[in-house]
Amino acid sequence: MDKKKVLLISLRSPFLDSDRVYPPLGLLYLATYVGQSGHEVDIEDAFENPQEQIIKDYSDYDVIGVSIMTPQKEQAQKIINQLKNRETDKKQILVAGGPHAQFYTSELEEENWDYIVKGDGEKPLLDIIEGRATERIISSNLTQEEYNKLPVPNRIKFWNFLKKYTHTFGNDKRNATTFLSGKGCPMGCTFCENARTPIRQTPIEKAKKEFDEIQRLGFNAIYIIDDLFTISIDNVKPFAEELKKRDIIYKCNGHAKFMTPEFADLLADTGCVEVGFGVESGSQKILDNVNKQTTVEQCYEFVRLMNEREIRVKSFLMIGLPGETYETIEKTEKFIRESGTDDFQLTIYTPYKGTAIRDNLDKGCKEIDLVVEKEAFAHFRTKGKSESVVRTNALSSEQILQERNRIVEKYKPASHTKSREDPSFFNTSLK
Ligand code: B12
Repeated sequence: MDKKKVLLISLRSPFLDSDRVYPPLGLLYLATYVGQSGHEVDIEDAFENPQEQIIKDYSDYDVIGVSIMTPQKEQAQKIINQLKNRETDKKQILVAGGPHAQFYTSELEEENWDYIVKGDGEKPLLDIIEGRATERIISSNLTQEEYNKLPVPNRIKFWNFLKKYTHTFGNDKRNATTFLSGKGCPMGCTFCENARTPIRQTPIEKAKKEFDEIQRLGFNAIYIIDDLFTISIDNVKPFAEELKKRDIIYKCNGHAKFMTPEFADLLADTGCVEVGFGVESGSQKILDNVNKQTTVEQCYEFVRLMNEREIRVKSFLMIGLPGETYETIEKTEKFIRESGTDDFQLTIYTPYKGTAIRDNLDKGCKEIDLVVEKEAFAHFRTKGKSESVVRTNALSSEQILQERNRIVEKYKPASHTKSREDPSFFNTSLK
């Protein structure tokens, strides 16, 4: 089998305060998997400076894959147009992947992509590279067994790319990176694209190898970015204990439905310094409207359990969900005022395709009290700004935006006011 030269492109997010905080783990997984079969893989930013318009000379590569989130679709179009219009000696294969490919497939079909990959990209990408792919659109979902067999993501090999991403947290401002304890989510929230997707958990033995590399690279703080981590105490225990043994502090995402005092003790005892959780709304009516399967009381209790143990809490809240009124927004504001949350992020619901709400609205469902006025972009922006693309029977999109800005102005949460620290020099033990 010919060894191919493969380029994986990461797109920039100039609408964020800094897009150099969390590394694109999806590309790291793909590069490690494809590299294992002997192909020469590079990961690069298409644009070193997000304002740049012209991509570099990539004529050397046989296959170019681009990872796309919906707010990055224009950048992806720029790339595909330039690559398709360039003269090269060989036929380059151009592949689109990532969440945008999964949910906005028909838009990408209109463009010049040779392949569009939906879901887990590891096997389809290798099939494309090695000439086995037969369809233009390929879907893939790894089983737990296949997920177990994936190689440990090789942060050291791709360090030149990954080292652009770092942040710090903890009282002693530790160098931090991200880690994935699993994929998928069993919950059925109707605003989320990732709802009811199969769960695959990272085996602890593989996690240990990842932690070895992460520590070798000089990190001693980890943000566990997936939605799954704190759903089951039995699953969390081995990870949490391993992190404690290594003196790695961590942040993770939590869920009010599954939090108990025992669970909170485990987090506190093993070095968890911050938990983010999706409260969504302080109104039970709204939580029921979006099938959150959580009560407002459970959310207050969650914050209380964390406060008691001095774990910082960041609440993720949204307004502009189906059925929103001034009264329901007041309940969300009450939560901000009274729950004791240390920080919050207040965004306006952005109905991406692939969410049950958006898909049902597109099918003409009249029972959902929401109107999408224009196509979705990003739900939070640089310098705490936002926009509203939705309205409800009670509130116009302008009123939703005004309410969102009023609350952010009034409570000035760290998430919307402090700009990200961007350490320009990063000490690593790896030379
Ligand atoms: C962590 C995370 C973030 C982090 C880090 C993002 C990053 N640098 O990777 C932060 C906080 C920065 C973030 C920001 C945003 N995010 Co986000 N994020 C996630 C989250 C929770 C996990 C992503 C992840 O790492 N998964 C694990 C890796 C291994 O999987 P993966 O990235 O999906 O990659 C696999 C496949 O997608 C595929 N693949 C990916 N790229 C490619 C490329 C090719 C060529 C191929 C073949 C395959 C392929 O193969 C990969 C390996 O299996 C997901 C939800 C979820 N559970 O997936 C949302 C999610 C991706 N985010 C989402 C959104 C909306 C945003 C924001 C727009 C929010 C905002 N500001 O308004 C921003 C946009 C940032 C941007 N870059 O444009 C949406 C995307 C929706 C969409 N249609 O694009 C998701 C799906 C959440 C949701 N349920 O709605 N996000």
